[in-house]
Amino acid sequence: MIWEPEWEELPQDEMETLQLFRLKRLIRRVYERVPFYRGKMDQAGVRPEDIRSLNDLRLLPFTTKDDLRENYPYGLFAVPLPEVVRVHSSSGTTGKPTVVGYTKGDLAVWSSLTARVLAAGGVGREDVVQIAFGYGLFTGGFGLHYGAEKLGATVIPISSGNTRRQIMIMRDYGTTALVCTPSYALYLAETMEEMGVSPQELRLRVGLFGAEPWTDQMRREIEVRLGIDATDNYGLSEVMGPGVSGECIEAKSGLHIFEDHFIPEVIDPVTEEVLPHGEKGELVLTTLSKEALPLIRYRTRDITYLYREPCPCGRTLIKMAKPSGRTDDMLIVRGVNVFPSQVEEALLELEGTSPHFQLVVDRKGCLDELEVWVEASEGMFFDSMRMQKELVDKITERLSSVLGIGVKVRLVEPRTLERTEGKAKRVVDKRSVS
Ligand code: DLL
Repeated sequence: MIWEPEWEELPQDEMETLQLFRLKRLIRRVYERVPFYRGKMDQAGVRPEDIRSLNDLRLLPFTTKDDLRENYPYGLFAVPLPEVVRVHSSSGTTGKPTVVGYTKGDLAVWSSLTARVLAAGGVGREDVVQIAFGYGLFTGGFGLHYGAEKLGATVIPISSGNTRRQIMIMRDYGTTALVCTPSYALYLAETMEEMGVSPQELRLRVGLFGAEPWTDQMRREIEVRLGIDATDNYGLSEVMGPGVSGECIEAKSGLHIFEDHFIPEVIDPVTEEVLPHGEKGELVLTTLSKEALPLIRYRTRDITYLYREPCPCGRTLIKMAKPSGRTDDMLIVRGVNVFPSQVEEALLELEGTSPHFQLVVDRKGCLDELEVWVEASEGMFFDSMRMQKELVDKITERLSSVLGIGVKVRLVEPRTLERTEGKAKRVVDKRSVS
């Protein structure tokens, strides 16, 4: 189902007209109201009236996470605090957190956009939606909650954690749609198996997963183990939270970006040059309708590419490829770029391993060493030493060829790597600690 066909099916030329109108309005607004943006535009020698076409967006300076941090907590807000009715915050695992604000109008738009995401992923008013994202400062729980209510679905706001209870509730309340991170979905599948609950005992039909990168291989694994159709959805707290883009269940290939509210660009993260569609780089987003915290050319650090293609679902919206990682997730090991998603993809193609893994980088002397910890599957772990050694050799060979550097593989017992109820931690970089 398409939740807002009048926007999601808008012909491209009409969409561009709308975007330009909103962009001009946005730039005038931030120039008048946010000293930070006025300062940056003055410095770059750009005035609001210089924005005459969508291409003129390129004249404007980028905004970064550091800009948000330096203006912590409310410095970039474009409305007085009494107009802000909600705040959320990013986790702040690295440095100061960033605070985001929403006016009543922002919340209304946000729920429409998460309703679009849910509808695209196959959810309707007859569904029972279990939201296993954290509720709180994290945007996942509340963001998708209001969208699901707007759709008219029955919402179970269970939040994250207490995995066995999640499964009991899923079974007893007749959950048909699961909303959480893909790694938590896998953890739920594993716990179900432990509890002897089979997917046939559940009414689960679809899963909408996001908030962290996951590969198509991982999608297939989750779909088989939970007996569902799984779609991806993307967002980030600074820009809004979930509701920036989402996959449709018809195609399950690429995430439709809600272009009436966001202008996407992809840039080369080093030269900052805007790249043509189809080329991979860093996603940059401009918010077109946000009132409390508008962002101009926000550098997301997420790696993807943009493309337009006719989609069987009927949406005309541009698509972004499944984000493959973050520029700051990328490990540089002996000069070679390594992404956790490459490891995930390779492991899921090999038999005898599970999709639970961690990359551990350390520096021995002056040489970086990459160790990949991989959980053996149950069956494999109890096999003979010889079989295990063969598996380690096979993984080592595959990873070394995929990554282009030598790696050391450590096979660990099933269920020993830490499970997460939120975002999985794929990388332990011991080099930065020393
Ligand atoms: O994770 C918002 C969200 C909640 C999105 C629930 C989808 C569902 P943050 O905690 O600010 O917000 O983290 C944002 O998570 O910049 C990406 O690096 C990553 N991310 C989010 N969705 C995806 C996805 C929420 N579908 C950061 N694929 C983003 C890959 C994702 N990475």
